[in-house]
Amino acid sequence: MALKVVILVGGGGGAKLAHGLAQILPPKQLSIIVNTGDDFWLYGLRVCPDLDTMMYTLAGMIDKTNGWGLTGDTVHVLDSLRRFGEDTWFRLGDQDIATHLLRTERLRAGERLTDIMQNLANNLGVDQRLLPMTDAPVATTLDTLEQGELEFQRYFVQYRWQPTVTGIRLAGIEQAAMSPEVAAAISGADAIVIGPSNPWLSIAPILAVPGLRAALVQRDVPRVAVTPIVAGQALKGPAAKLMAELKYEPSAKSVAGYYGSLINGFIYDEQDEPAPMFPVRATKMDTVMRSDDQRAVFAHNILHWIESWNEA
Ligand code: FO1
Repeated sequence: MALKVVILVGGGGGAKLAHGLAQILPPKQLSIIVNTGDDFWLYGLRVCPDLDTMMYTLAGMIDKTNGWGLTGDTVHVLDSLRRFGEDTWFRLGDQDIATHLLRTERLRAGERLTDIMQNLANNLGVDQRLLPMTDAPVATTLDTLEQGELEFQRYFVQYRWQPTVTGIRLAGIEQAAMSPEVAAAISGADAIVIGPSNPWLSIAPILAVPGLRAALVQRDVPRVAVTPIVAGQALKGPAAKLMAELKYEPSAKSVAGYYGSLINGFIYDEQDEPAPMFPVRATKMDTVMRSDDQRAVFAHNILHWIESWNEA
């Protein structure tokens, strides 16, 4: 597998496929561009959930029950905060706080998030290119019927993604730019994969970074999206509910239609049927990753399919 692969991810679903690719590709052949729209400040600490989920997953340290945070972590700091009457709605683990302390200190010292994450990841034995979509702060903000405007984590965690979403905005996106590392990963990619993450909450922020979508589209290489919707449902999280609220039919074909000309390949689940708006190259696979082995098998099947394009 001499392929240089770029995968765009956010949240747990995308992290699983990136982990599958990491099991079969040499580390420096895999660049992972991660959503940072979920990032926010908590008790003065910069929390970057999708970056940390990706880092911990690749390091084999992720809490597999939650799909985020560190396995075996404790919450003594949260318990102590509660003693002071705090509402500890966001479950920050004690060991996880070390990550936020170092990231926050280094950001305040003027370091780029890209450099900070590469250093933290390398210290955990992770050698893949773990790339924030931008080094600029961007905040996914949701307009909801019941609670008005909500910062992402308030929507996702505090209100458990139950509010009805009427709109999504990305505060700060106009000032954002691709890092040189993101631009280089895209220009050097032999294949680009859009992971099975929430298109609206995890992938759209990445595509909204000025110049990033254009950089992808101008690459004449496989640009394959993996459906996050199987038989009309999201495997986890708000994707199907959100699609209905944003007036999309919750289906794989709606996702393919949403990505449009960004992609020239689409992978849908064997439980679904092909649809007219699927790109010329679309194929069905078992897209549900129930184990680490299934992640590697799925990743292998995707790369094998992509390599078959060159022969065709
Ligand atoms: N998700 C939750 O639903 N509840 C939590 O208490 C929570 C804590 C948390 C702490 C660190 C971290 O990196 C992620 C955390 N997440 C939590 C997940 C987070 O909300 C992510 O944004 C989601 O995984 C969606 O990407």
